[in-house]
Amino acid sequence: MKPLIGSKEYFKNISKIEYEGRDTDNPFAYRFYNKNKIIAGKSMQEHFKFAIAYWHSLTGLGTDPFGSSTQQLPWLEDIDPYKKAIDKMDAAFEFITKLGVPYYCFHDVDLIEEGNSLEEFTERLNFITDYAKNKQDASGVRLLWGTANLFSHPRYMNGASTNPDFDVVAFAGAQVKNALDATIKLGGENYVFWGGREGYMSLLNTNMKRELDHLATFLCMCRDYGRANGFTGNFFIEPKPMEPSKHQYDFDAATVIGFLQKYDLIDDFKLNIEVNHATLAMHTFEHELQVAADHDVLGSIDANRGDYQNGWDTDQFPVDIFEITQAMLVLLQSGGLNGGGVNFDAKLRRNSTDLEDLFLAHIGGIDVFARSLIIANNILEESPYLELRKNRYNSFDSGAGKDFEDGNSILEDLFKYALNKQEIKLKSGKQELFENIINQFI
Ligand code: XLS
Ligand code: NI
Ligand code: NI
Repeated sequence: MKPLIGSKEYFKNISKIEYEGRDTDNPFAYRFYNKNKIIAGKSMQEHFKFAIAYWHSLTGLGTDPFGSSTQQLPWLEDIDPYKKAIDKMDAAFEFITKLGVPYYCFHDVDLIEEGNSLEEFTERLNFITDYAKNKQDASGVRLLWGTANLFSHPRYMNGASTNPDFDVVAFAGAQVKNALDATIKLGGENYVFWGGREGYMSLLNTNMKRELDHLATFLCMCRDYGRANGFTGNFFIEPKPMEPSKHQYDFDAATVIGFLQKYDLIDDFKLNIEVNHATLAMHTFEHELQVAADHDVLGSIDANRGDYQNGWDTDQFPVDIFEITQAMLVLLQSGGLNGGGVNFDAKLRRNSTDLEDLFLAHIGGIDVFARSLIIANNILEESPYLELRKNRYNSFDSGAGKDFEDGNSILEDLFKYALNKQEIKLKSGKQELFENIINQFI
């Protein structure tokens, strides 16, 4: 075991980010995120439970398929894996506390490199989670969720729990066991499964049914292990339709809900909805939130945005108030997130190379959510939005429509009713009016 090493300051020119209100000229201040401000009965901090994604913010280097790193991160310079992990964690906690967000999220390998064997990986994780525990205790920062990276290592090229080779499935199990142990040790409130390679590239070499059965068996085991070892939080599945696999089994919220129902996992698993994954699945963010909320499985959010002109997970920081306001309408009406929070699964652009850019990106994203929450709440409280939507359905509030909705009519009743109707009067959906209401309140 290496000794614990003291911290140095990485973001020297930046002090704690504070709320300064809408009119401030200070780029290092919140204009809308006032963590104690009460909106619809809860503080902003409680609504969002903002979290920093360790992988993007501490280990992202600006690489892309056409070029190497552009971002020099001083905490990644040491070649000793233990020292590097300590430096990274010092930088993480300095960043998180200066930003003033309450949570962080990690994959096992974000914390420390895995080394050359499972024994070494396990020992390294034990070491760094001891250090993390001290950091959490000293700062009050908490772990929103932990996860295992079951997609980067070459062993996972054909999948993790859905790999056709049991050796790989077993290693994936070992990795999840360690990641769950780490999450439990750090008081993690949730645990995430994102199945990046749980899918396939070609059906020609794939037994899809067998792979899906294996996925369910694996998730059951993980659930049982977690519960037996004191994990009382939520397990989340994060849907995404593609990338890196061509076909991913957790395609979208509806697909995952069907899977959870089929395999009787719906009581322990909820969903982590990511904006850019929703758009890759040809849905809107608010659609995915609504599907999850309607099935009581809206657990958490991975905040980011895609790009309108291309089709991959660009993981940009959120900027679109019109989009996030619509999402906040769903969030407020559904009663909020079940156990989760808003994790910035977003990265700087490759040419954003100053350390301070990390702050500016998060401040922008946090403010967009805060501002959109305020707007959405005003819409619900002050505009005719709810009434207008409700009125579209008022033919089901009485008479034959109500009988239908209550399940008290048969098909012949619809025939009789239709026969007596001389003509169907067209009723406008008023989409433009709804859109104008959103803009009116922005
Ligand atoms: C990738 C996913 C990933 C998960 C965590 O697209 O968003 O970052 O959130 O494994
Ligand atoms: Ni994500
Ligand atoms: Ni993603």
